[in-house]
Amino acid sequence: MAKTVHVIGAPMDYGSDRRGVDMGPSAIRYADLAAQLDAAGVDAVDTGDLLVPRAEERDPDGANAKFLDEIEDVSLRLAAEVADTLAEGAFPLVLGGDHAVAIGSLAGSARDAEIGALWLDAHGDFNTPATSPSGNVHGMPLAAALGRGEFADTEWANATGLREENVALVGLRNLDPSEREAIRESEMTAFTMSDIDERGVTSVVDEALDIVTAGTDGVHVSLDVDWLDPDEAPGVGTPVRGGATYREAHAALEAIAQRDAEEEFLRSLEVVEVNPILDESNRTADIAAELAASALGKRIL
Ligand code: B3U
Ligand code: MN
Ligand code: MN
Repeated sequence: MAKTVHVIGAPMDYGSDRRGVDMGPSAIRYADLAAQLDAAGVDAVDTGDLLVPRAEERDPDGANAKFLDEIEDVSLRLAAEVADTLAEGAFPLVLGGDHAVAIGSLAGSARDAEIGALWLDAHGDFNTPATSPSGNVHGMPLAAALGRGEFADTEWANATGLREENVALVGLRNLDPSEREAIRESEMTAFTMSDIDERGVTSVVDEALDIVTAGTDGVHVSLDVDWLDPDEAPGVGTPVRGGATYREAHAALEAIAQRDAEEEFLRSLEVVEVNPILDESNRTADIAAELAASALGKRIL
């Protein structure tokens, strides 16, 4: 039976310094996400966007974690939407928004299940308010979901059914010093771009999938489009050279879909950090829509 996919727009722009990522959901839809999902053979229902007050109307407050109250509000609503979607038997596809939306996606996906998380990103997103050099919460969602540092008592941000052992990061190439230490000391598994260079992306993703599926009920895949090389995906706030190529990215998401066809672990997916203001002719949104379809089973032949 075809999967029913609920597209959930989360136009949140509180987590980074460069405005524009709130237009990500529109740009991904404009890139004909609907046709891409159709080609993937899923039944897609667009549930629209969560209501997110404009950042300009709000006070960022704490320098260590900017807009945290606003992020709490959106995260609680997004988590409820994701959990309700799953309870209905549908599949949540969240469109960001900055990567802080993952706090809500993970909390919702992990509400009634033990889950693993596959994190495709140039960055570790494992800063805490104390270690963050920027105070930008899009650099903190994994730490928040796992209850690290100041997030230990932040119930709204903690993904109850997610354990570090079931988190795999793939494609890292930009870490802050204390974030790097925290990742090394954690129970998470991190694969850098060097691992992809040495072993090939499908081998790395396959091992990552072993980790995120081990003993879990399902997997959340979080795709930050800055995982790709900025030549492929220039529309991002914090580009880092040396990322995944167009083909590597498709190969990775196709590998996920291929294994999911047999093992049925894929529980939720998000595509985040598309910034149309910084993009060239919507190409980053085009890739985001294509990659979502690849993850959901679109095939060339
Ligand atoms: N690690 C840096 C930069 C960063 C993290 N995530 C993105 N950029 N997109 C920080 O601000 O935490
Ligand atoms: Mn990220
Ligand atoms: Mn990133």
